[in-house]
Amino acid sequence: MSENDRLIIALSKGRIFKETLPLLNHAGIELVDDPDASRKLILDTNHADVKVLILRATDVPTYVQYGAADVGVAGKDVLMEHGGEGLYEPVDLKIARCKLMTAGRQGEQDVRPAQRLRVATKFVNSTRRFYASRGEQVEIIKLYGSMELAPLVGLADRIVDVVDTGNTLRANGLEPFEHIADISSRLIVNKAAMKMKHARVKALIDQISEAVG
Ligand code: PRT
Ligand code: MG
Repeated sequence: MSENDRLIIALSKGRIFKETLPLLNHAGIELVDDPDASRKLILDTNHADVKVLILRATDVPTYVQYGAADVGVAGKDVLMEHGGEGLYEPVDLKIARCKLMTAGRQGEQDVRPAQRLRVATKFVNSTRRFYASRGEQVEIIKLYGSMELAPLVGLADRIVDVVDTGNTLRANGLEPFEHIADISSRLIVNKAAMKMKHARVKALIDQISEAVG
């Protein structure tokens, strides 16, 4: 088997994984290993030459960009932060949908601090672009999780996070303010793999597009 016959697929555990499996199944790819039962990070499939890598969601575009994986599935929120260098984004899978939003303490949408607005987020680039597009200079505080805490303890005036039901915001006395982007997961493809493994990658794109409908 030559390198060019191999197909490496990068996925993250959690909601993307669950919703991607049926799409892969439609393309004739079935997992042999159960990722919940196994600690393996490289999973076998029913094809000897197709492997699945299990990564952190934010690392998926990086593996595909550098060609360590040929294709992957990543949220648009993650792709907007990554920038999309070295990647094609041929299919909107319409899974793991949510919205990227600003949020803050309930009723404080029009409350402005005397100094610059402080915004806590893990989406630093999208946040900078959003406020810049409105001509607003803000101070961005990078966090890695539990953003909802920041406005409650005075770390920030706003957060920028992905919101689905809004239950997490509400449970913490917060509410969504401005809509930044609609988010869904995308099939991404390494640019070199699209050329070098064209038949194989094209077949996968077509079958997955058909499954999405
Ligand atoms: O968890 P980890 O740190 O490993 O990474 P991750 O959080 O990026 O991964 P994961 O699996 O949680 O999310 C993967 C992708 O799913 C994200 O990149 C989004 O594109 C998408 N997605 C869809 C979501 C949500 N919906 C979502 N609700 N990602 C996160 N959430 C969070 C939300 O921020 C809130 O904290 O889930 C919580 C519940 O949301 P509510 O609004 O329903 O309460
Ligand atoms: Mg998570």
